[in-house]
Amino acid sequence: MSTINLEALTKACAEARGLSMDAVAKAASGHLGLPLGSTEIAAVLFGNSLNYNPQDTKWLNRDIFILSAGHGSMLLYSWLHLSGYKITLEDIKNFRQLHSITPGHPEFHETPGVEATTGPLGQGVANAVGYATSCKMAAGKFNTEQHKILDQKVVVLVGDGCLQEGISQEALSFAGHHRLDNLIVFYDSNDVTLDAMAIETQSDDVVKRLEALEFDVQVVAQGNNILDIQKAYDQARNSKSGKAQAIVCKTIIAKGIPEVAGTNKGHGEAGVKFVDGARKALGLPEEKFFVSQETRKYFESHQAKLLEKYNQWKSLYAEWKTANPKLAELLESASAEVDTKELMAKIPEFTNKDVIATRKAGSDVLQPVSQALPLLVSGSADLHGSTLNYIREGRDFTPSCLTGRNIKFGIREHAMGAMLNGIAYHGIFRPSGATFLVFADYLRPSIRIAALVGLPVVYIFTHDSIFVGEDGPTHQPVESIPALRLIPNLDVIRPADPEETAAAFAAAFTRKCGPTLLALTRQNLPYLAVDTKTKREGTLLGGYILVKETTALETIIIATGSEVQLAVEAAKQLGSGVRVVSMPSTERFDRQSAEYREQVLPSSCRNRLAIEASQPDFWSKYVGLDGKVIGINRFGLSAPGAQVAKTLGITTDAIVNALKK
Ligand SMILES: Cc1ncc(C[n+]2csc(CCOP(=O)(O)OP(=O)(O)O)c2C)c(N)n1
Repeated sequence: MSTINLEALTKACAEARGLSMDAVAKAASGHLGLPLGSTEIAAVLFGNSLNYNPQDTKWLNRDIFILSAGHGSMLLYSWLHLSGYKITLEDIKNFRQLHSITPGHPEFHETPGVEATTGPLGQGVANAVGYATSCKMAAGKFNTEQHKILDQKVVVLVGDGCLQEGISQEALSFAGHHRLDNLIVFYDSNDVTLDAMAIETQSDDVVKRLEALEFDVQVVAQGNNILDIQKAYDQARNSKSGKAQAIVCKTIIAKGIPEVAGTNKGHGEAGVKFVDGARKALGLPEEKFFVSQETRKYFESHQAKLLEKYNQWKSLYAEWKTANPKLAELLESASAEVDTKELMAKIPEFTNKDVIATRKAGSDVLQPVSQALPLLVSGSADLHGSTLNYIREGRDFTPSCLTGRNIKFGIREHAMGAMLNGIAYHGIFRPSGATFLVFADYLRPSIRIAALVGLPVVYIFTHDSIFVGEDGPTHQPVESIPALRLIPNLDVIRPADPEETAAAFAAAFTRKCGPTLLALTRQNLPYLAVDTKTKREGTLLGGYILVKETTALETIIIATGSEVQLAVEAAKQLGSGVRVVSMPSTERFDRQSAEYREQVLPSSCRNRLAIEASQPDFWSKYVGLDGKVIGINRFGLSAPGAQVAKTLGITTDAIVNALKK
């Protein structure tokens, strides 16, 4: 077992407990149970085992710790504080207050040392699996025989809640199958959830479950015993079994407040009224937010040891860089901005003007894009054959091919979403994932977090409307696109033809400040007879004049994706005063200058119609009170796509008739 200063860490545990109690008491809100019950796990990790450098929080070879049970955020804040991260005692005193760096649940951009935004239970587990996947891919790509520059572990602390959520099953199943032996899952098994004792809602044998998922599992019966935890951690870290690792720690929730410890009363803030007595029993002085000089000294010397390792790694990295300048350039370019138009220029124009589906156009576009962006990876939830987002030269990511660029997520959409977030948090690879648009709700919570955090994830969602046809209403999205547009900071792009698709991919894969969702058709669409530059550059602007009126402007028809062709045809029938605006992305359009938006949609023209094969309400924003919207206010039908569209009124005739009235 690695050496350990038991006395110092025991003292630090008491003080960390004190910080959590004082912070939750001061805020009069928060969760005390987990920070008190898991503090010995954190002591082993932050006080003895993880490799990190608080001065360089993005150190490439750091171990990554994720608190999946994000409600226990004070655990993280107190140990990050003790470990020398830039979280001051003042920050801890401001726990949960406006603009503090110690928010209610851990937030990625807010706090140094926080590796993932967690709180929605189960997300962090799948984020960790995403990180572990990304670390494997990075090790496969950048390590050489001579220089192993990447050799890190991903450690995640989960509670009963995380493991009850279905996403954990999906993610851990992926981890077991892909032999992510760089992953260590700590299960804070305290037999308590929020409302009640866990026994009221679960009787699964988690050990057997994890073993069945191909994990090596250890049980620490005394989960608050530092030495026992350390022993299990060492065994997991040094295991050569090639399997992902799990440590089940039988802990006592709210340990340190006897009045509530071990019961669901200990989960939240109910223990606050007993903290004075609890602090005394822990040997803490009256002074609140207390950290002793001994503990400070311990962590100073621990940091010095960690710094030695860090500096050794720096030398290794320098040697590697000299020996592998091309690889180093690639690695160091990972976070660089890529110019959208430059990337778009690398996508050849579609010379064959035949009708093709935008998913097929996407497939053709992805090839040059993935060549231009060698760190782009593309996954699918067992639908590569339908979503067509396979990188042809990219091979599959497997335990024996870590450089594979196609990730087979299996039929695990929710884990895919949170794993894409994990890969994006890691910051080396540019992740994208695919499924049918109608299944977007399977990963909506993860999309929401990607948008909240501002992660550059790309979703390639195909089969985007009732035009899916014969698979019927279960597979025909009607509310998906409007519902996705409600998520702040998510760009939704629904291109109308191959050139718009080219621009959509260029926009998506160069956006750095948030996720982008590409909605692509299953069915063929005509190649719109407008020059490529107009379509591509117009798509980057979100909306543009596709067909300009040739006489005084009388009417504007706004359409997206597969309905643009209907708008173009209707305009022909309606006469010379009709303008067609293709609006692949309302979010991008809304970010343009008022002048540009006025140019495309002049306020003087109120005779407007929007058409989209989706729930229609969203479009009133663009057509106004005098305008009309053609959409679908019900679920679809099981029949060939054209028949469904005709029955539901998504046709050229419907546009013409509506505007003639
Ligand atoms: C998806 C989701 N559902 C519900 C909650 C609300 N919630 C927060 S903590 C918690 C109980 C979690 O129990 P456990 O993981 O055992 O944590 P512990 O009681 O050990 O702190 C619940 C239901 C949440 N944060 N996320």
